[in-house]
Amino acid sequence: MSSYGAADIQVLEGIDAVRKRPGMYIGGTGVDGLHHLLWEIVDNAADEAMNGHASSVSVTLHKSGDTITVDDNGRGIPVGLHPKLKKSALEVILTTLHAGGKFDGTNYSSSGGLHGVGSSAVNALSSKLEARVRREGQEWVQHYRRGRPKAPVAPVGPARGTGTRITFTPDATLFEETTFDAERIRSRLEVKSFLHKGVRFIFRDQVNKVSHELKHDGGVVDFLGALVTKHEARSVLEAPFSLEKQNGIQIDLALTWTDAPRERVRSFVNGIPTRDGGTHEQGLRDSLIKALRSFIETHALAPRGLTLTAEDLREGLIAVISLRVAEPQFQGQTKDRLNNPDVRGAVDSSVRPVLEQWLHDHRTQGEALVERAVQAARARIASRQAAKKVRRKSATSGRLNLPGKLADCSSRNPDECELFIVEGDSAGGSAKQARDRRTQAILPLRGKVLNAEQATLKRILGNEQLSNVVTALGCGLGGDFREDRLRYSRIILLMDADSDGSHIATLLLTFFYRYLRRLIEGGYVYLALPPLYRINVGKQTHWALDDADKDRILASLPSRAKPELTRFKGLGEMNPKTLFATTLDPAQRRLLQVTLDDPLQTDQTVSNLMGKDPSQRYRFIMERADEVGDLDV
Ligand code: 0RA
Repeated sequence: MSSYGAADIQVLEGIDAVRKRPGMYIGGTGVDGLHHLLWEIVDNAADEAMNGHASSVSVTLHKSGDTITVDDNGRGIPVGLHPKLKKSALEVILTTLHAGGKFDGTNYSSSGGLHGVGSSAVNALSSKLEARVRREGQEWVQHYRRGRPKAPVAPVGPARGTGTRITFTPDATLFEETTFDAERIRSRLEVKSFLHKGVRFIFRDQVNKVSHELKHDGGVVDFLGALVTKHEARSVLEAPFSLEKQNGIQIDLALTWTDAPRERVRSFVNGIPTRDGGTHEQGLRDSLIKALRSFIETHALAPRGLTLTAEDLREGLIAVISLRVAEPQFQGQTKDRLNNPDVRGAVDSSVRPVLEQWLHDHRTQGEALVERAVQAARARIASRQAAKKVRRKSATSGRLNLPGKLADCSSRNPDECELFIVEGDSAGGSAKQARDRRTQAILPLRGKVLNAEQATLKRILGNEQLSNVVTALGCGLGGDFREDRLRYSRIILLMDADSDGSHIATLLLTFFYRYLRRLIEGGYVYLALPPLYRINVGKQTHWALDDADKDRILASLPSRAKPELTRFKGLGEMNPKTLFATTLDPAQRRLLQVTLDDPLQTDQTVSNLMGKDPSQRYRFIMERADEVGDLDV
């Protein structure tokens, strides 16, 4: 029997430290922190697979929604006694913070970053955890409560094969929420299956009674293909450029250029996403620019009278880069940026010569890339000239050169002024008659509003509808944005409650999101909620926003009431008095303020949904509408 010694005290202190400040170890105790527990365990299993010892990792979300099992068919965590600590290696790994060092002659260390906290932190933050190991023809088990073992590791009987199985339930007294999000797990495992090529990831979701098997033998090349498809972009290259390098630093890279007006780089370090980039992304960008410039120089492809900037050369780039770094340093609030200084040069010098060679070997495709960059440069110059013109116009006329369509308000005090952007001339006409002329301006939009997600700045400035909006607002656009020039304190989108209306509202919101984000962040943007029904009962009038609202109102009426129901086919059908009472009058109307809850998520959502499927766009606006809070102004 081993006695209770200094090492045990250290273990208990470690567990207490994690339980006292979970945020220090897993970032927080909200849903993100909760899922960090799972990523930690999954990453350990994936590492075992990454090192060639396991071929499959399975994650089971149990019916209760708060318990997870992670299973791998690796070597099994060693169970032999640790020579110094006189405890099973399994117990040491699961109870000692930052467990590292040698077990059975093999180094054990996990991947690092926020995730480097080790399984012991997960254990400390779990009300229950069970570890099962199959090794040497035996199965072994140990149970824990809040990180403390209930008994030493014990054999349970003979077993075939090898592997590790961890089942844990996060401690509900420490987390705000202990229900796992199945979709989040599925999509994270999907990304992992791209990054750990050939490894089979299985997700058994017993909450929704579905199973997913994820395996990609093509690795990051498959990942890139999926991204290009998702963004509905067309590739400029016939096949992606890819590279796998092992010397010094391990790099897995796939990239291509597309017709999309943006650049998208997805980067990972040790299988963990680095959303804010860092030195590895810088190294990648360095290498691309240098390789392209050298190719341009060697073949004398430089366009005359046009300078290609680094941004021009990268426009349309889509890349996936996955790195293994021995001791990653992560930076920033959410540890989403890689900070190791030496990585920049290492990536650059690994990628550049290979890409340069590739360009020389694939000269036609290289020339297509240069052509793509020339286009980007032309668009950039044209849009700058267009922006200058807008500025000049407003400067020379003293007042803004306001669009002819705008029925402006008479007040010049932005604090009390509102701009209604109205769909169609007929609704615009009613709104003009109905409004309070002193404080309410009306801008009718007709015809097509460009999809800002797919258009370049130049085309946006050339679109009459959008440029009318920008001129009316007075605040400029993109880099020239000036909040203090904004002529209204509320910008209210007034659209019909049908799919066309939703479509136009979505396009406008996308435009604001991409080019005038401050307007949304500043809380200036609202959706008006015009009623769909009028319900007259005797002398009383009720307004219903939608069918559900109508049913609710009808159900609340006394049974002998004889309601008279009018359904408005569109805003244009409403007489001005009605339009004012229901939609314009600050004392009676209802507005939804448009907000951004999670900028990253929104960025994804906007890109995902502003593709070419109109039904998707429709969903976007409906979902956003749910997310924004009711606001009675
Ligand atoms: C240290 C040594 C050995 C395996 C592992 C750790 C190991 C850790 C985890 C975590 C999840 N699954 C895992 N599978 C294995 C191997 C020692 C040996 O057999 O030589």
